[in-house]
Amino acid sequence: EADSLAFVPEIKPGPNIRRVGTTVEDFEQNLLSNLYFQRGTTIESASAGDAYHTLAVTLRDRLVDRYARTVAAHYETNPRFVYYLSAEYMLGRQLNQNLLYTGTEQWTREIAEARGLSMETLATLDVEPGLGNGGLGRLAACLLDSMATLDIPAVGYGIRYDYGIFKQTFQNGEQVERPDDWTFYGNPWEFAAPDDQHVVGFYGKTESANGDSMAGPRRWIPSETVRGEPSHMLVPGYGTQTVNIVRLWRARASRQSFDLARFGAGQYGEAVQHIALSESISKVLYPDDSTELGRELRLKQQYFLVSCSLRDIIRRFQFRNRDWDAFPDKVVIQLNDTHPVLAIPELMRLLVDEHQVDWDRAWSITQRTFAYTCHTLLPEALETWPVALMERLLPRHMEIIYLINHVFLRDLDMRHPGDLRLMRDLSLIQEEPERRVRMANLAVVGSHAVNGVAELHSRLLAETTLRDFASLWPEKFHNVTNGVTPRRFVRLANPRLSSLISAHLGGDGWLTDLDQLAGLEAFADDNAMRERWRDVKRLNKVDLAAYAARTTGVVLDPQAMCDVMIKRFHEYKRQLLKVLHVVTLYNRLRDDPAATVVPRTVVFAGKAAPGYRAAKLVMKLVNAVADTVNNDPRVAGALRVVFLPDYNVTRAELIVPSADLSEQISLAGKEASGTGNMKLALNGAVTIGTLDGANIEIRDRVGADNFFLFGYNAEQAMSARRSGYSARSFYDQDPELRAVLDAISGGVFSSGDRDAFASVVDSVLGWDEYLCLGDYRSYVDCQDTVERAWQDRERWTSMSIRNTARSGFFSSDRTVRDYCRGIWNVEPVRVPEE
Ligand code: 4GP
Repeated sequence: EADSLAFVPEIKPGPNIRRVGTTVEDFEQNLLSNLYFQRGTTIESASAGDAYHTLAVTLRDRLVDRYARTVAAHYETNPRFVYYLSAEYMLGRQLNQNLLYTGTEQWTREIAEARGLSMETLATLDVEPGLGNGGLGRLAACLLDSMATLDIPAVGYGIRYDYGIFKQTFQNGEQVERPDDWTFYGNPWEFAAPDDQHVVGFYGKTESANGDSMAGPRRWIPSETVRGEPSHMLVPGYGTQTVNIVRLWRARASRQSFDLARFGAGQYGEAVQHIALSESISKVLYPDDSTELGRELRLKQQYFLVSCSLRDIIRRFQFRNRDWDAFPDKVVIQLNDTHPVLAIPELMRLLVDEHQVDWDRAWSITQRTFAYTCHTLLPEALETWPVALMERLLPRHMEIIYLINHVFLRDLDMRHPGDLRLMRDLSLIQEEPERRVRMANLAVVGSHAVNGVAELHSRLLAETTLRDFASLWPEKFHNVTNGVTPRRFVRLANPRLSSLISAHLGGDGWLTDLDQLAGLEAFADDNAMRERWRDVKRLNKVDLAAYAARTTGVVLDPQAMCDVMIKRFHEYKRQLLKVLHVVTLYNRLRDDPAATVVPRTVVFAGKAAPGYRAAKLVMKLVNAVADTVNNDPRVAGALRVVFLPDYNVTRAELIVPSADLSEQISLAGKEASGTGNMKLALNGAVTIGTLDGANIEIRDRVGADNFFLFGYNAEQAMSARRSGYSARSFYDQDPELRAVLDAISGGVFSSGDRDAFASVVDSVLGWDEYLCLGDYRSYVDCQDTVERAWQDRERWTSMSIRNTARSGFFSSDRTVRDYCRGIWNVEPVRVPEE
């Protein structure tokens, strides 16, 4: 089968045909015409779905106009491009974003409301593409937004999973995962590009093409192939003409796969079996990897993404360039964590085997092209793959990895003769207990830059996780502190606060220059401002309360302090520590209903990996505690706990604006950065947190007076463990803690069932991997300080304003500028208006 039908640019430069006009009448005309021609219906008979779909494609049309000009400008200038490779993108809903970015919000409201359609109805029809799991997926989406906004030529590559991250519901307090068929009603935001398909090979054998050298060229004869079909979604910049794309690959079986004879014989399942198998590659995000087959499928996904994307990058390079040595001048490929690291041997294979570039030259091109971002410190989170599986699935890549390793270890031996320990630790292959390929090592060896995502993280990477590499190549190691897009997480999520900010700063220039928020500092102690600031929070909390009542039946008090812990469930993030605090408050109230406590609403949200039993049990405990607390009349009015199911970008946009207190309580040294902490601080929540990840940088900027700090720092946490940490001693010495754990194990939250949470309590009293008990006293005391601070309303509001005013640094625009300067070396390209 032909590899690709398309050898021409998607859009050729030349005069643009403007389809869309500039007035509200033009816009309305475009809507009516799309309704008629695209949906085949008229305004009289349109359904809400027709209206939504039509609005979406009409907005998309406006962006296409800019996209065409962007492509033309890029074609003309032939700039260096950033290609961002990521297994995950948490894009969030597109409708409100694209209304804002095309400046058609007001028009749409008028047109829709005149016809009795509310914007809220339209918004609920807009399905969030949940093509990611957590932090690194949302970071990818924030970086795409900022790259477009800063006019950086960029393409994001990913997989178009049929089923994104599961939908979370609860049964008896336990997480139940349901499939997320996000495109059930179609996805109006994307363009299919079937002409740009690539064929991807798997398995098979290799043979020499020219001599016997592994350094090639060699021929790989795959025994299985699948087609990768791209579609793209537009990624508009805010306040600029640039529209970039994110290109997502979907697996398709070859055209001969349908077995007509079997179908004719009534074997309907067997007839489509081959199609189903091929297409399973892009079926679900992170398929269960508890079986051999599941692991193989994940590795197939990784290679599928990489193979399609590299072929596409090369195709794009060749529009305007011929000389391979120019490749690193025109292409920088950013690897978002280790999932796309196979791109390194794949580029070597393409250059050496398919384009006859000799090995050394290809290696120099490859190293200069790639850069790698690491998002973790947990050694167990650094991916490795069994050599046996790699040899079977990707035989040529395994040869290439061996050869890269051979040359690398030879050079290493020259620099550090006879240092076997070093060789063993840095080798791309782990020998014991099973031979495995270390993807992080491959990433570091094959890239010119490696970065962590917050200052502490980058330092700890260089001192611990990647220590030997950092001493070998100190110049490769960088820090780029994460950021978040203020367009989505302030302007769209919190329109009330945005108006208030713009009113005080004399415009909305802060949306693209977030340091301008510093101008709010002048109003931090201003009574009128504080009054309005509190009004915004209160109204946001009313909205949240309405949502919580509708979806969970729990009634929240908008006057209460809104204390939020929203993030993936993971033991290191310590949702358990938060539960221990909630139970502490509950016990105090039960013992003395008149105890003066600050009324509090504790909001939890987050998903746990389906196979992560310990995290799921903590989640069940949260639900059990919520149930008990919310049904106990003795604490009514003082304490409420709600777990909002199915946390995603949309839900974050609802919760973040109403938060007063932001829980960032991971064990120091475990959270790479966190980005929820930034979203919350920007929206005026005050943080209670440890010295972990980006919390440190947040505290440095907002000031120690506007941040509630507790707990071990990273060094103390490590040395506590080294010096014989005993969780039980805290239990023995602290009666309040003892009462909390006894209540949990005694069945207070499980209708007397003492077994329900026994393993949670046993594990925390035993090893307590994340030092929950060691940090308990300091955390609870710090929460008491929070309550005293809350009682001084004016002072609290000033703290809240200062959190916003001083968080401008955490814009992902700054993050992208840091990447541009420190790693990518790319220049913006302005796209002309006409
Ligand atoms: C996350 C980190 O856990 C989080 O601290 C960081 O803010 C985020 O990446 C973006 O850099 N890591 C993941 C992961 O999402 O899957 O390792």
